[in-house]
Amino acid sequence: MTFQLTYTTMHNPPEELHEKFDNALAELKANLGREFPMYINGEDRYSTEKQKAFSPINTSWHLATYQKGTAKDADDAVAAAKAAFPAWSTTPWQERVALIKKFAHHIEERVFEISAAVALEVGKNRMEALGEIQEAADLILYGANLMEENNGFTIEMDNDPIDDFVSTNISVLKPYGVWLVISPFNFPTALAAGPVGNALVAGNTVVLKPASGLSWGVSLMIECAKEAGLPPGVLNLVTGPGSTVGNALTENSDIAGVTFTGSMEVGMDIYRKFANRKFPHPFILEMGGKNTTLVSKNAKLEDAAIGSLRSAFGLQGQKCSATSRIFVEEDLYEAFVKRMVELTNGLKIGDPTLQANWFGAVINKKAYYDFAKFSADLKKAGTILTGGNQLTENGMDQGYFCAPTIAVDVPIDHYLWKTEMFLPIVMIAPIKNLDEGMKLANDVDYGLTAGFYGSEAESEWFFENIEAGTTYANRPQGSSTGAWPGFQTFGGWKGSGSAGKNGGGPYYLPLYMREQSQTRVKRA
Ligand code: UN1
Repeated sequence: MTFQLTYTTMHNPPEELHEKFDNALAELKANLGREFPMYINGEDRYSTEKQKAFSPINTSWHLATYQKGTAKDADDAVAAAKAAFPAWSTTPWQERVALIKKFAHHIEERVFEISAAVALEVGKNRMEALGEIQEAADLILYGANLMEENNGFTIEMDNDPIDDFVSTNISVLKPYGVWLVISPFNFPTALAAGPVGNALVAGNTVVLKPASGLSWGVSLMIECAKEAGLPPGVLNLVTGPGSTVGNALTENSDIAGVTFTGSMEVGMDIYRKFANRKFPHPFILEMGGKNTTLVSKNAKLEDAAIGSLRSAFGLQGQKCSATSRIFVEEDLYEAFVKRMVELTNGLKIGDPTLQANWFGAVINKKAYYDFAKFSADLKKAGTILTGGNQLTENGMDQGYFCAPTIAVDVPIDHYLWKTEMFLPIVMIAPIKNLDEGMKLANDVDYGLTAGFYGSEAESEWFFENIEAGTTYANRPQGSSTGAWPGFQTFGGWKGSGSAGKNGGGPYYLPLYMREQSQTRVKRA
């Protein structure tokens, strides 16, 4: 297949892709309910307590059964990773890169199977799911290639001039030790694979803790790591609730570094606890967003509306990159809102694993009820032009389906202008001029993604002034979503992230390493 799958090409895939996905989906659906073990020290680990996973598309579909790990499992995983670190970190980086690339290629080979699993488990549409699994492989490969391009990050420095001596100086980047990766529900495989792949390429060993009850994708990913022949203890998987397994992991003093992807509330809580250790440790936080799309009166209306629609409602608004606020210059406001409502009313909603449907289910009961509460609050404060209700027709009452929702006329000091909802709800407001819109866009604790539609000169002004880590101008494929490793780097400013360097970009891999300056002196 010559088609290169990304989040921007996924809107127009070849038919062959659908056939392969349908076959993989049919096979999985005929064999639902598989039990997946944890993976510790190169061995499958089963616990006495289990956790059953059901689909948000239809809660009677028992998808898989996972282990409800314990604090002991967590500690065993860290001990295994610690024991594996000396050999892995001193394995020549070329060998590590070769193994990790093999790992990524195994994921690619199973892209249809893993994406069908993720579509069923998260309730995302097939193209989003296929995109995610291809992205998982690409995020790993990007890190591996970067290691090669930088020759393992050994850099010759200038040699200081000392009479009668020759001083040879190099800078070397080295891994830290056991790296903990805590991954989220919405991109359960890609947002595990990115940190895991980079941590491993760098020479760390890893303990992976996915979002509770959502381990199908990562369990299949672990199978790929096994097939690739990663040595025992190098990559470990522990599943179970954050309150037990998660806490045991973050409290384990042998954890040398952490990558957390999830909400700002949970992330900051772990980060604060981690700061109580004896000395500082690297902590990469990827948190939420309250992302703006800003529309100038000079925007191309159709591009702005289609791009905003995709980013507001793709994956049911459950992306940290989702657009949840749109500010439109007065002259274009009415036409923009009208077109957004038309497009939203035309969305195909239903079982998102089917080719026909674009818009699927929200993740769980809590999200379903949150949606009802936020909708009621918006109805009270302003006007809901479309949506605001949960959906029950055509079998949707079997899962967690909420209508894509557009709210207007909500006072600008309303709490939902600044609260991350993580749901298919977008708020739109008119602005007198772009300066006013920029002020509103930047006046939040978050700074993840942002989109702009307008003239080229205005776009430069937008890039200059917007406080966000991943930004786009005039992109109909998505106003604020759809970053792809190697094309767009992805990361947040302010409350959206701690690293100041983005995933899928040139500065990400070095976050997993610490520098050592080596000076060797000889008499001349
Ligand atoms: C997220 O939005 O939760 O840019 C993660 C995007 C994707 C996903 C990012 N790479 O939309």
